[in-house]
Amino acid sequence: MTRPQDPLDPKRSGPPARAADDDGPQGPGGGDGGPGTGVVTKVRPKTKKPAMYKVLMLNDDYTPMEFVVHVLERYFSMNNQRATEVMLHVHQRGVGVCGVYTYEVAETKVTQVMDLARQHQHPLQCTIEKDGDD
Ligand code: TYC
Repeated sequence: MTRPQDPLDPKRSGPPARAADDDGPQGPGGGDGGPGTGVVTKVRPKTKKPAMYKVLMLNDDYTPMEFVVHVLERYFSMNNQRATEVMLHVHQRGVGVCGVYTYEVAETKVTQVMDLARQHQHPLQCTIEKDGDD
């Protein structure tokens, strides 16, 4: 029978569980302290940051500048000044970042932008790119 926290169990992943303030084996207060003493094991919750995704806007020759500014204000919560800056960046450089979100939020924004563009018969394109550490 294998105990749940057996440090020699090859199926365990990661270092042996140890509380942040644990002195380790045989530190002060370690070992069998006799009657009235015991082992306190702190649980370290698994909190992993979610992967993040950039929503990119692509330039084209036909979508009106005012429409792009409107999209940036409406779906990416930019004020008019910021939206105009980002639109001009995309217009001049070909691509720009509208925002960085979790996958589902990024996907939803792309769908909303493309739906509105299609309704207005503009060829505006938006894509998702995984955010790196650069
Ligand atoms: N290049 C477009 C024009 O001159 C404007 C534009 C900007 C289009 C950004 C798309 O993502 C875009 N009307």
